[in-house]
Formats: sequence, structure tokens, C-alpha cells
Amino acid sequence: MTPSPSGPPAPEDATSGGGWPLIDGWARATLSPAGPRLWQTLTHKSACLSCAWGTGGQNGGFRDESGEPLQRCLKSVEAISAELQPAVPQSVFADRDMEELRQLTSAECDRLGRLDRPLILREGRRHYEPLSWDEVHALAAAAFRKPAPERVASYSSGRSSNEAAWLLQLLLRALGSNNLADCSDLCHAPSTVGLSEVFGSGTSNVSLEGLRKADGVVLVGSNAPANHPRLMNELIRLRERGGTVIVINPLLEGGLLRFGSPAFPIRSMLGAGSAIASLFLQPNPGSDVAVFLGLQKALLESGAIAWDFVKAHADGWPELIAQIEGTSWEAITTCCGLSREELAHTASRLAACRAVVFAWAMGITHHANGTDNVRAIANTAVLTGNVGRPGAGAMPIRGHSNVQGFGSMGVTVRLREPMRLALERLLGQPLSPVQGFDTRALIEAADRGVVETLLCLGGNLFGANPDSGQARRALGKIDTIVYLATKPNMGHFHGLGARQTLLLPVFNRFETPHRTTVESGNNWVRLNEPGTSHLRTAQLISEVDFLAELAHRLHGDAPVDWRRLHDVIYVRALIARTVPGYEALASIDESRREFEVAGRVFHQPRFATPNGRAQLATTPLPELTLPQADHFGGLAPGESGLVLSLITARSYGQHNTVVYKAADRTRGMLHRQTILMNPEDIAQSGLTAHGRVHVQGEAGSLTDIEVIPGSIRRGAALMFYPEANVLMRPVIDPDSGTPAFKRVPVLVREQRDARVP
Ligand SMILES: Nc1nc2c(c(=O)[nH]1)N[C@H]1C(S)=C(S)[C@@H](COP(=O)(O)OP(=O)(O)OC[C@H]3O[C@@H](n4cnc5c(=O)[nH]c(N)nc54)[C@H](O)[C@@H]3O)O[C@H]1N2
Ligand SMILES: Nc1nc2c(c(=O)[nH]1)N[C@H]1C(S)=C(S)[C@@H](COP(=O)(O)OP(=O)(O)OC[C@H]3O[C@@H](n4cnc5c(=O)[nH]c(N)nc54)[C@H](O)[C@@H]3O)O[C@H]1N2
Ligand code: SF4
Ligand SMILES: [Mo]
Repeated sequence: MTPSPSGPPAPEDATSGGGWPLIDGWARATLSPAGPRLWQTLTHKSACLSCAWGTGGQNGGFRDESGEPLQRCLKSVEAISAELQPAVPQSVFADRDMEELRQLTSAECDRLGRLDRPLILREGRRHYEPLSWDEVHALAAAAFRKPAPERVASYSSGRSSNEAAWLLQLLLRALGSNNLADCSDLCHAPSTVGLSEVFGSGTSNVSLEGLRKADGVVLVGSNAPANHPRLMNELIRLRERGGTVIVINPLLEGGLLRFGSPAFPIRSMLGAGSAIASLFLQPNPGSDVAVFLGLQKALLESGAIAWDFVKAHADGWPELIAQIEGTSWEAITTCCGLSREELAHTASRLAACRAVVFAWAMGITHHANGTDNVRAIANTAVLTGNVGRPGAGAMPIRGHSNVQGFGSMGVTVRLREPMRLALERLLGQPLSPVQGFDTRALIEAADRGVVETLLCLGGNLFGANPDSGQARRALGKIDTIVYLATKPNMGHFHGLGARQTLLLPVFNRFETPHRTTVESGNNWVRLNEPGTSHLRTAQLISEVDFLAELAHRLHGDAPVDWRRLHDVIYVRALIARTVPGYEALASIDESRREFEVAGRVFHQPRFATPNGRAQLATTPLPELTLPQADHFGGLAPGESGLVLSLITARSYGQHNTVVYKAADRTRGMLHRQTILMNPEDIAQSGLTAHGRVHVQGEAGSLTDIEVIPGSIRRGAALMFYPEANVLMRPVIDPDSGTPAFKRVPVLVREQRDARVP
């Protein structure tokens, strides 16, 4: 439960995260020539672009929802700096053809600069060419008007506003299409599905204020030091008030052991950082159901189940208890690779806490049993009485800064009944009963040739999907693809429509000429003030204006006055009428008061299920055997190698498919073509640290990959996304449709003819 003794000599700074590099990064960015503009943006009243922790908004750029100052991390500086780049030089698209543009890496695409004019790539042409907004609107409307409603679709990524998201779904639904794929399908869909079943509400049921009352946090499958840095301040404070942090992760993430936060500058400058994990469990990837069943079994055996609470507020517990009793310790420990003693000790620490928040991210959801993982966590919260009161609850740590808002606005293939009824009233017609495509279903449908028109509101549909080969082929069968984006990414050069691809430049959140709102992962609705762009002569459009124009051209004036939807105040009035919990949005323009979405945070053990009780469900142990080397073509006689369970994750210097910095020093992975492995696995399979290997997955392979020794569980390995997405077949969790990005079977072979860079 402490760092594995077999671990490697740690790279210099691998035992902590944050610290001096962060402070140095701040200084460099803010003192650079772009510094003044950066400061101006940092203090602008709008929510941070980066993660869903939701810093910024009306309180000013640096404050969280409780008004606390100094809450802004280097990740937000990275995101803003990228948006403040100059426009892409015209010569890039005029001179470089698709072949050349396809050679660019993710970082190179991003560094081309900001998109500043509408572009089109027509069938048979090799260059993106400029066109006018009039032509764009006409082409887009024609592409949406022609096909049957089932053959048009959208994909979105949660960076845009609530207003744009709501318009997007209204536009599609009014056409008769429910094909609203969204990045959350690749992300927290298992959390939404699992939590909705158990508690009747699919988001976090803890507020930031609630988290501050906890004396225990169980942090599962999250690399918060890199991806939600401000959560680390809460963990530091929790430890300072004597609380317990239990981390569950196959990789001993340095920043989860100690973290140097700029909010605690003295400690951070001295290089000491603050202690984070009180206990660190390193299970096998994909085995979290076994970990939680083990904790539940230990709680049951030690008499630490909160029986009064369970009997008063939950259903389904007799079946769950029977499952816990009927599952042997041997089955549990074999599956997760942790000992009974480790699990029993952890359970006793958990039981000793007064109020526990269970928090998790992609290490839980990116599995073929992702929804079961979430159910197992929710079950544990209920069995310990840790939900429905201040300081306790279940907290999925959300990804994109407005991904949760997209779900609230109805950009989902699982529209909830109250919103469906409200939309039907608004439109005066029933919504189509046809099940919509989520992201994976969209790619499969495109691959079958049944998608004609696709609108992408942000994101990188090509880069985010598993099996990049299939993603490229599938997108290539779509007649028209319309990308709305702030900056070019690899998807714009690899994910091309058969007849035409439109690449349209939009204002980002802090530039949009009208007010917008977003929702944080803590259910907090933020109001963003209007802004201006540094790209003075650019032809940028607001996403709301683009969507309202398209809707007007498609639907005229009925049944709603689509032209009026250019007015965001009117859009907010309609959102307040149609989205449960968003009633306060109707008056936000006058009050300027940000608010918590109603009905999400449970202060009492009365849940949003039909009978108000939590609905527990059994969670089967997953089958985790890996295929043999033969499955991948086998090893030649005398060849070194082994089959591993590969985690694909973010480095410290990237935002999803967009890479800012190639090196991940915290993990000792100094470039992108690396694989992190356990030193004993390296030695026993005859590979060498820093040697080159060939990584073979079920869908594709990568060569010239450097082996990096690190503190990862034996049998597991880690590589960076999106490069690793060529490797995996799209295996999905049947309950949520989310791909298994974290337990990808691969064969790692020694590469004798390596081209050492
Ligand atoms: N700077 C930055 N911030 C971001 C993002 C970004 O790319 N960059 N992306 C945003 C988005 S969209 C999201 S979804 C979040 C992602 O935030 P995270 O979920 O923190 O991101 P990942 O890099 O996928 O890291 C997953 C973690 O889960 C662990 N893990 C893998 N498999 C398992 C398992 O089977 N069990 C357990 N218990 N742990 C496991 C990995 O070792 C790793 O520490 O961050 C958001 N914030
Ligand atoms: N192997 C593997 N694959 C994964 C994951 C993994 O961990 N492993 N993680 C998955 C997860 S959790 C997610 S969320 C997805 C992410 O998938 P996406 O959300 O599709 O991808 P991003 O890289 O976040 O998209 C970035 C692009 O959004 C555009 N953009 C930025 N800001 C704006 C804006 O304000 N408006 C508009 N219109 N566009 C904007 C820019 O052009 C930028 O290039 O990837 C998934 N794929
Ligand atoms: S924690 Fe997330 S929301 Fe807060 S400043 Fe950092 S990236 Fe932005
Ligand atoms: Mo995500």
C-alpha cells in the first residue's frame, strides 16, 4: 500500500508533482512578450477554458465559486497562451497540400496558430481554400436539408457555451435527428449512467463547499496533479486538517504522493511540497470492481457497514450483500492483485472517517466495465453512509470545462423525460423516437456509409477515437463535414469528408461578443462576460450566431422564431424553461448571480430516484486475462517481449488530443514515443531500459518506442494518447458506449533494427 519496494530508482522529480517547475512556468508565460495580453485574459470575467473544476467567472479570473482568490493553475495559462497565438499565415493553406499537412504532429498543428477565415476542402482538391460566410451558410444549410434526418449528426466537445450547446440540440432535434454525439461519450458517460441509476442524478452530488467539510477522500483513477490541479489544493487542506486521502491507481503518480502547489508558495519553493496520499493502493488496471468489493467485504466482516443508513435509504442491498458474501477473498485478491490485509487496512481507515468524498476520473470510466466501476464506488458510498450529507458523496471529476453543461443542455443520446417533454412543448411536435448515435455509434454508422452530414462543434473526433485507421476511413465516407474550431488540429487534416470539409473559425470563450454561461463539474453555473479578440481583422463567428443562422435557414420562423435565437438572453430564457434545475438562468443577466444547478447536490439522504432511495446493484468481477503473444502474431524464437495491459493517458503537457509540450518530466518520459513499464517486467522479459520496442495492438502497431522504467504495477504499461490510438480496437462498455482506453492488450517486442533518434 506504500510505494512498491521493487520500484525503480525514481527519476529526479518523479516523487512529487508541481513545485518549482510550476512557478517557473508561470513566470515565463506571464513575463513573455504576450504577458500583458495573458494577464488581461487571466483577469477577464470568464471561466477557465481548460478543465471542469471551473475557476473564474463573475468573481474574476482567479476565484473559485466560493470566491477564494489565487485559484488559477498553469494549465489555464497554457490554454490561454495557445488561444493568443497569431492567425495561421495564409501561406500555410495556400502552399501546403493535404499530404504535407498530414505529416504535422499534434503540437505542430496547434502551433500553426488561430484559424481566422472560413476554409473549404472540396472533393478532388488538395488545398483548403477560403470562401465567404455567405457561401458557408448556403453550403451548410444545403448539406443539412438534403439527407433524411437519421443521416445527419453532430459531435461536440465541451469547450463551447451552454447557449451554443442548447441551440445545437434544438436544431438537430427540430430536424428529427437525435444524433447528438458528444465527447462525454468517450469520457464520463459511465458516471452519468451509473450515478443516474443509483441516485437518480448523473452528476457529482457534492459541492465544493461540501468537499471542504470532508475528512476523507478516496481518489480513484485520476491524475489530478496534471488534469485538475486546483483539486490538489483541496487535498492539501484536507490533509492539513488531519484528514485521510486514499489513492487507488496502478501508477504511482508522483504528484499524488507530494504536490507543490503555487497556492502554498513557501513549501513549494523549498521543493518540499505537501503530502497528498495517506494510503496508496496499486491494483491491476481494470480491477477496481474487485478493489471496492474487497473494501465492502472487509467492512462487512468488521461490522463497519452503516446498517441504519442503508436500511433507511437504500434498495437492492440484500442482493449486494449476498454478492459480497458469496465472493471469495481469493477471487477478489487474484483479480486486483492487492492483499486481503491491504484491503482490510484501507477499509478500517475509511470506516474511521466521519465524512468521505469518493472522487474518480478516467481510470474508472475507460474500461469495458466502466459503469460497473462507478456502481461499485456508489455502492461503497452508500454502505458507509457517505452520501446525502455535507462533506460526503460521489464526485466524478469532469473533463472539459463545459462538458457537464453540454449534458445538461440535452446534447446527449440519453435525453431525460422532463426535458424531452419541455422540448416537445416548445417545438409543438413530438421528438423523433429513433435512438441517436453516440460517438462510437456515429463512427460505426459512418463506416457503414449511413451518415451524410456531420457538424463538429469543436473537438477532434478523429484523434479522440480508438482505432485511428477506422476513424479516418469512417469520416471519409461522410459527404459533408463542418468543423467549427478555434485552432487547427490533426482531425482537420485526417478526418476529411468525401465531398467537402468546411473549417470555420470561431471566437473562444473570452472573446465572444456576447455573454455566455458554462457549468462546472461541481454543478456551478458560471457567467462569462463579453470580450474581444486580438485577431483584429479575422472573420471569426460566434458559435451561437452560426447555429442560429443555420437553424433559421433550415426551419424558417416556425415553430420558434429562430432569428431571435441570435439573442442569447432569449436563449437563456428558453433554457430556463426547458432544462430542469436551470430556472435561475432566466434572471442571470440582471442578477449576475452565478448559481448551483438545483436538485443535484444531496444535502439529505433523499435521492432523485422515483422513490427517493438509493438503488444498489451487484457488480460482477471482471475477467482480466490477457491474450497470449500468439494472438498478436507471436514472438520469434529467442525474441524478447511480453504481453501487457496498456493504459493510454495524458502527459503533463497536453490537453486531450492537443500536445503543448512533448516531454513529461514528472514521469521521466522525455518524448512522446515512450512506454512506461515496471522495471521487473523489463528485466524478466529480456528488454532493456531505454531500449527501443515495437508495440503491437489488436488494430495497429507503433515502432521505435523507448522503454522507460517507472513505478507502475507489474503487467501494466502506460503510453500517451492520441498517438497510441492506432493500437486499440474499439472495445466498449455496453452500458455506456464508452471505449476501454485504459486496459488495452498489447504485445511489446524488442526492436533490433531500431532507428535511435
Ligand atoms: N492539463 C490537462 N487537463 C485536463 C485534460 C488534459 O488533457 N490536460 N483533459 C481533461 C479531460 S477531457 C478529462 S476527461 C480529464 C482527465 O483526467 P484524468 O482521468 O486524470 O486523465 P488520464 O490521463 O486519462 O489519467 C487517468 C489516470 O487513471 C489511472 N488509471 C488507469 N487505469 C486505471 C485503473 O484501471 N484503475 C485505476 N484506479 N486507475 C487507473 C492512470 O494511471 C492515470 O493516473 O482531465 C481534464 N483536464
Ligand atoms: N486513447 C485515449 N483516447 C481518448 C482518451 C484517453 O484517455 N485515451 N480520452 C478521451 C476523452 S476523456 C475525451 S474528453 C476525448 C477528447 O476529445 P475531443 O474533445 O474531441 O478533443 P480535444 O482534443 O479536446 O479537442 C480540441 C480541439 O477543440 C477545438 N476548440 C478548442 N476550444 C474551442 C472552442 O471554444 N470552440 C470550438 N468550436 N472549438 C474549440 C480546437 O480546435 C482544439 O484543437 O478524447 C478521448 N480519447
Ligand atoms: S484547475 Fe482546471 S479550471 Fe481551475 S485553473 Fe486549473 S485548468 Fe482551470
Ligand atoms: Mo474527457
